[in-house]
Parts: sequence; structure tokens; C-alpha cells
Amino acid sequence: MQAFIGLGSNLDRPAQRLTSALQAIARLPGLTLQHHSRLYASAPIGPQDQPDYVNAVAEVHSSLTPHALLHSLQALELAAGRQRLRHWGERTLDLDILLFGNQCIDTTDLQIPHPQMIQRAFVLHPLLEIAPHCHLPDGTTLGSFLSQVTEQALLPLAELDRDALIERENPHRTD
Ligand code: PH2
Ligand code: MG
Ligand code: MG
Repeated sequence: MQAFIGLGSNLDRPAQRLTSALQAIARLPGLTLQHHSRLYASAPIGPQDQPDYVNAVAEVHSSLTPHALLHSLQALELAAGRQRLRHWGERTLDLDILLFGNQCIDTTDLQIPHPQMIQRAFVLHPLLEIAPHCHLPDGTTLGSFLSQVTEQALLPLAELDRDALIERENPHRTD
């Protein structure tokens, strides 16, 4: 089944963290990483006294069920030393299932489509970058929500900037 995963971090070397998370997703049993967007710097939604985020979206093929995928992603969040300090607040690594085929799921621990995805520029832009015709299970195209998020600051990290950021975050790397 085709699924989309939203990645976010605003603590502890976020750009590097997302790059590592993409590699970890690619290695998860039962998942194949098909595409991923560029990394985007985004202003925080929620409390404003927190650092900017780095966000991205990955498209995977999953032979896992949605709940098994959720548990695998939660294991990666924990392995990254996930900190979640407050609701809509800063976090080390956040991995959200955005869409899972055309399924609609509404359980206490998992809601798909992700309930806030259509309100967030940091989800819509990277998602549409890799899947321009993506739509909700009811057929509504995601591009139709873009006009409602134009106020939200979002900036793709250019390759050069990204390298500079990773370098700044990790000045002693040797590769
Ligand atoms: N995640 C949050 C709260 N606010 N803002 C941006 N820009 N990006 C995020 O990923 C984000 C957020 C909590 O999950
Ligand atoms: Mg989230
Ligand atoms: Mg989450």
C-alpha cells in the first residue's frame, strides 16, 4: 500500500536528524522508501517560543498494516531520543502517518488522514512536491488547500544551505 509519512524536528540538529530518519525509514522491514521531498525550514505552528522546524515528507510502499507502521515509526522516534516537551511544542523527531492508501482510520492512537495535514504548509508543500496529484480518500485534491496556508513561512533548504547546516550542526564530521 502507498503511504505518506511526515517528518519533523526542531531540536538537536534537525536537518541531520531528518536525513538519518529517512535512512532509517528506508531500512525498516516491510517498507520501501519510494521518494522523499527536499527538507524545508518552517516557522513553528503552535507555541512561538520554540525553534524553527525542519520538515519533509516521504512516500513509502508499506506491506505493514497502518498500526504496525505506527509502531515501527514510534520505535524510530524513541531511538532518536525523542523528547516531546509540550503539546504542539518542540520535539527531537516526529514521524506522522499522513495517508495510507485511501484508508480512513479513526482510533484513539491513530487517525488517518492526519487530522491537521490540510492546514499545514509544512505538510502540503513537501507532499505535493513528490506527489503533485495527491488527494484525500474522498477525492479532494490536496493542491486545493494550498491557498489557505499562504501565510505560513516555509523555505526549502537548498543543497548548499543544507550542507552548511549539517556542517554547522556537526563541525567535526570527516566525510
Ligand atoms: N510540529 C508540531 C508543532 N508545530 N510546526 C512546524 N512548522 N512543523 C512541525 O513539524 C510542527 C510544528 C508538533 O508535532
Ligand atoms: Mg506532528
Ligand atoms: Mg506525531
